[in-house]
Amino acid sequence: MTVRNSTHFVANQGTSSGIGCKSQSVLRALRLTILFTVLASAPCLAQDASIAGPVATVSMDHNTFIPGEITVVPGTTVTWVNKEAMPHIVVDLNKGFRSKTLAKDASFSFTFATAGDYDYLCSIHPNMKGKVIVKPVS
Ligand SMILES: [Cu+2]
Repeated sequence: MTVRNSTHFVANQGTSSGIGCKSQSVLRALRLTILFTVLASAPCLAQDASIAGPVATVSMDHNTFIPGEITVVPGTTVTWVNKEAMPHIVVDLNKGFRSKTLAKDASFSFTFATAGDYDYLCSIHPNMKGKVIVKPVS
């Protein structure tokens, strides 16, 4: 009995201010739409940034990065592979990434989330230089 009375009271309040009630429900619907949009797009963004993003490979051979310069889109994972017996260490000049000493067939990967130019070298052979250009598709 008490529950039914209180329900009735709330309903009466709603009808007494009809316009206010309507705009409130529109607001609520908008809020829900925004929430669903955020929820729906979040997993996609996470996938693009890491797992399902594009990939590129740079080889190390004859004390050279091959190709010496690559252009990729943001979110690309670049993998450096050492193809020769000479050890190499991939080091970003701006300290964004750094590999361990890479023996023959060892590899190192880094995902470039942010657009920009990334100059790097081999810290064992400073003349061995490379560049990754991260550029959104225009
Ligand atoms: Cu080297």
